Amino acid sequence: ARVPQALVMKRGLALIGLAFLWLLPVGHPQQMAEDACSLHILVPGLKGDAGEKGDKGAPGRPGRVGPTGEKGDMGDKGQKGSVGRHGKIGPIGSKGEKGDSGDMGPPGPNGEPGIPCECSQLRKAIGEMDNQVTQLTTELKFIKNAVAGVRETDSKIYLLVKEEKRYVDAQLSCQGRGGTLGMPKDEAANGLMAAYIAQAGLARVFIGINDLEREGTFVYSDRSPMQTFNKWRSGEPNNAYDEEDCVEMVASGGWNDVACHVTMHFLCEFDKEHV
Ligand SMILES: [Ca+2]
Ligand SMILES: [Ca+2]
Repeated sequence: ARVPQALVMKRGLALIGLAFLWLLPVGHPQQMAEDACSLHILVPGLKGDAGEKGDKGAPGRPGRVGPTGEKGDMGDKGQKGSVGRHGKIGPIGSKGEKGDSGDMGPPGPNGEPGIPCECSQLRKAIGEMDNQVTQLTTELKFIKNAVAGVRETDSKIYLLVKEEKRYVDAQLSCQGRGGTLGMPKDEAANGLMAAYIAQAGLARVFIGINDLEREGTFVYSDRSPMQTFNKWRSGEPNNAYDEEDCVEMVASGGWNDVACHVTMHFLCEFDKEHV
């Protein structure tokens, strides 16, 4: 390499300056130190004092991952966790058995008033049916009596009614059937009626004779006057207690005036022409 001539000259001058330094007397230490420092690059000096501690360096790079460690001992059991969320709804179960009946509840409120029915026609019909039932019942009794046995002559039919009635009601009952209370107007009729009563086992029955209109003047229930024929028992009619205006026939066929308000069986008679 080619060394520039100026640099060579500088080196030459430096070496000359160094030679002079050796020759200079000691007494200018300060000037010597400066000069010595400028010569350090060429000649190693004494080891200096330790420098101050430097600043902390930057962190180094992470090291490599170490090998897997051995399994450690089991730790203590942890605390119980909090309640988890509700799970999904499960499928519907089978139907259970029927439970016992509960106690009876309080009575409910009253219902609204009903619509008034127009029952007058119905009530009238029911009333008429009631009357028909009553009439049929009466007629049935009459038929039962008839089946039990009537007595008849060429012109009349006699019927013993085994219902206890007052004289007036007995007469009405016979009239309701188209007849009247029995009127014995001769020996034959009186005998037949007496036999009928006796065979029925009765002691006495009302017959169609009274003195209701005029005391002591007896007439038949058809208002026909008493003729010579009579069957008054001994001592009768006596109008006992001043109240005997009706007449009964006893089983022997005799007559006796009695009070009209007493009740007993009775004997009806019917004209065959009107039956
Ligand atoms: Ca009398
Ligand atoms: Ca009497």
